[in-house]
Amino acid sequence: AAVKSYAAVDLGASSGRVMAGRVGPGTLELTEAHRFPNRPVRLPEGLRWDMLGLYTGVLDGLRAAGGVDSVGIDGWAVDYGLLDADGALLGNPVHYRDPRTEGIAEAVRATVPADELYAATGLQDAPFNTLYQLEAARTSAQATYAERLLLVPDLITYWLTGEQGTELTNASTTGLIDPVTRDWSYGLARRLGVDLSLFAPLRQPGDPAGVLRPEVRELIGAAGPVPVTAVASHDTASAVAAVPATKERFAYICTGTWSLAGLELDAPVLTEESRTANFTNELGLDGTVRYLRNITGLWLLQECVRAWGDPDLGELLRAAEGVPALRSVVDACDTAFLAPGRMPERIAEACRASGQPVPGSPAEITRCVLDSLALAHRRAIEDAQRLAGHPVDVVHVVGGGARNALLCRLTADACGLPVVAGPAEAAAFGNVLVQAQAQRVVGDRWHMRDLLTRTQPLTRYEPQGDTAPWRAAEVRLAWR
Ligand code: ADP
Ligand code: LRH
Repeated sequence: AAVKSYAAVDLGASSGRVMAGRVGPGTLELTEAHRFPNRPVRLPEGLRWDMLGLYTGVLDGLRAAGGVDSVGIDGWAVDYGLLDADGALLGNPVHYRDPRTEGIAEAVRATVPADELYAATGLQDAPFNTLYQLEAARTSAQATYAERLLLVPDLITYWLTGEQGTELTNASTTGLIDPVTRDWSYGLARRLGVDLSLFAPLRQPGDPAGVLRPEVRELIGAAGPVPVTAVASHDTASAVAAVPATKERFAYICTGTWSLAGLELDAPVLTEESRTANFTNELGLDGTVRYLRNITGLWLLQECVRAWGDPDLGELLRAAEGVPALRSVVDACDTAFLAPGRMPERIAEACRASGQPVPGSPAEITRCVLDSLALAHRRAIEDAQRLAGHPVDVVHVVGGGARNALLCRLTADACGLPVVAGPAEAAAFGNVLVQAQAQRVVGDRWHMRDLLTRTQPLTRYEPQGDTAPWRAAEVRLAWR
C-alpha cells in the first residue's frame, strides 16, 4: 500500500505548530512545517488568546506542509469561542488562566455538590473547566448573543471548513460529558441551566470534519479537495494515543506547559477517594479513559525563564544539574501557580512558607522546579496505580519535557521505575496517526504504538538510588 501524507495542526499553550507526517506500512515520519509562538494578550477586560494570530499561523503552516491527503487539528482543552447567529466570533476567546473563574466552582457546588458533579462527569475540580467558565460569563454581553460554542480546535476546524462539530475527547474536559455513556450529561446540564444546544453535534475521533473551504485552498496553494479529519482533538488525548507503549502495564506523563500524569483505562474510576485525590477521567481513543492528574508542569519554568529575560534553556538546565538535589520543593499541583507573573518570587515564597531553604539563583530555582515536578510525577503515578488498582512497570514521558534529560532522570529516580522518553511531538504523532487510522492506513492504537516503537528514537532512563529522599520530600510538603 502507498505512503500517505497528513498535516497535523497542534496548538499548545506555549506554541502552535503544523507538522507534516508520512504514514505507510512500516513508515512513520514527522517533520516540522511551521512553528509559531502562542502569546496570550492582556487586554483591559482580561487575559485573551490571539485566535486570529493562531489561525494565520495555521494557514502559513498548511501552505508550508504542501499537498496532503488530510488535515487534523488538536489543541489545548477547555477553552472556546462563542459565535453569533451569523457564525461570527464574538470577541477573543478567554484564556483559562484568566481570573474570571475565581470562586465560581464554590458557587456551582452550591447547586450540585462536588460528589454529584464527580459522579456525573468524573472530571477533576479545576477552576478553568468549561462549565465554570460558562457560569462565570453567564450574564456577559457575549453570552446574550451567543448561538454556538466551539472548543478551540473545533473553532479552527470551522474556520478551515465552514462545518461545525464538537469533538468528544476535548468535550470530555468541559465538565458536561458523562464518561460512562460518553455522551452529554443531560441531567447535570439541566440542573445547572446550561443550554446544550450551544454545542454543535458530537464527533468521534476519525470522523470526517468537512473539506478545506475554496478560499483556504487558494491561500495555502492546494490543488484539489483536501478533507479535514476529526482527530483526538484534545492535545493530551492525541499525545496519549501516541505513547509508544509495548504492553498494557504503563503509565504516561505528557509534559509540556502542563504535566498530565496517569493511566490509560477502559473504564472511569469514580470513587470518592479518586475525587478527593483530584484525578480526572477524560476520554481517549478507541473507547479508553485517560485517568490522570493535572500537574502545573513546565509552566513553572516557562514563567521563570520569561521573568529572567529568556536565558538559554540548555545552559540553565546544565547549571541546575550542579545544584544539590531536593534542597527545597514546592507543591506543583497547587493552583496558586496557575496565574502568570512573578514566578521566581512566588516559588521562593512557597519555599520560605514551608520552612525550607529559599532558592535564589536561576540555577537553584530551576532545580527546585524540576525536583518539584519529579516529586509530583511520583505522587500522581503512585496514586493512580492505587486508585485504579492498575500497577505499572514503566513510565512513558512524552511532550516537550521528553527533551529535558534532567527532568526525565529525576522522574525515573522519584518513581523508582524506568522512564522511556519520547516522542517530544507526541500530540502531533497522535493527530497524524488518527487521520491514518480513518483512512485505514493503520489499525487500532496498539498498531499505532507498534509503528511508533519501531520508527522513533526513544531514550530509556533506569532509576538510580533508592526513593527514600523522595519520600522525605513528600513529608516536607505534608503529603504523607
Ligand atoms: P505545549 O504543547 O504545552 O506548548 P510543549 O510540549 O511544546 O508544550 O513543551 C514545551 C516545553 O518543552 C518548554 O517549555 C520546555 O521546557 C521544554 N523543551 C522544549 N525543548 C526543549 C529542549 N531542547 N530541552 C529541554 N526542554 C525543552
Ligand atoms: C494541555 C491541556 C491539558 C488541560 C490544559 C488546560 O495542553 O490540554 O490537558 O488540562 O491544557
